[in-house]
Amino acid sequence: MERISTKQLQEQLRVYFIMGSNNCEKHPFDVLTEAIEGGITFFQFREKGHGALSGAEKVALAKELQAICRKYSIPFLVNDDVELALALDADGVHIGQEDERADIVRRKIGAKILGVSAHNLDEAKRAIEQGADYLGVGPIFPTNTKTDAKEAQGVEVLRHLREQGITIPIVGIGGITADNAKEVIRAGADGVSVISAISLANSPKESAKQLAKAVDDALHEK
Ligand code: TZP
Ligand code: MG
Repeated sequence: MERISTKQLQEQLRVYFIMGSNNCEKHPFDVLTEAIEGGITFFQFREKGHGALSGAEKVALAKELQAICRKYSIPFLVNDDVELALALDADGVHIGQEDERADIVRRKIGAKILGVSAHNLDEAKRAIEQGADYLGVGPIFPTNTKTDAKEAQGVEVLRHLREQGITIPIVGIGGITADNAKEVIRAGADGVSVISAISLANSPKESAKQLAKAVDDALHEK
């Protein structure tokens, strides 16, 4: 297997949905199915925080969600848990700055997709040197979903990273909705990653559709 190309990853990262069971009011299987019907292009299983499943229950939910992704050819990534990603033969892993070092994770996962959260230029450069395929940058806007999130940085951080020569795919994260997604793309991101805008929407399908439209419209302006 070869590493994914930048171009293919840019395409796939347009509407990146992240979710775990505690982000949903409906069954996660239904939320993800609707999100896919609405047009998400990438998925991360992020089972963490208050009330998160663990052990066999976590594995069972991951398998269920992976199966839907496979059916619709949506990449399925696992947050933090490299061993789970390998056990399920997931498409990749996303790690934060407090997790295992990116170069160690890269060695463990071979050519699978590696996403790394970065908050500034130094973290972005290090992640790239250590083998990241894409960066998750944020929080861009205030968020209620991640209780230990840093302060919102606005879209300027994206513009700054691009101006400083960071060229690998980037997704913005944190407080992104269909109303502010265009700003994120215009500032230099290839896509938007969202949790609550889809997971808590009355209609995850409609919300995903609106996000996809906003992102695609903004990409076409480029
Ligand atoms: N990392 C930075 S902000 C955030 C994560 C995981 C939470 C994003 O959730 P939401 O609901 O899209 O603001
Ligand atoms: Mg993490």
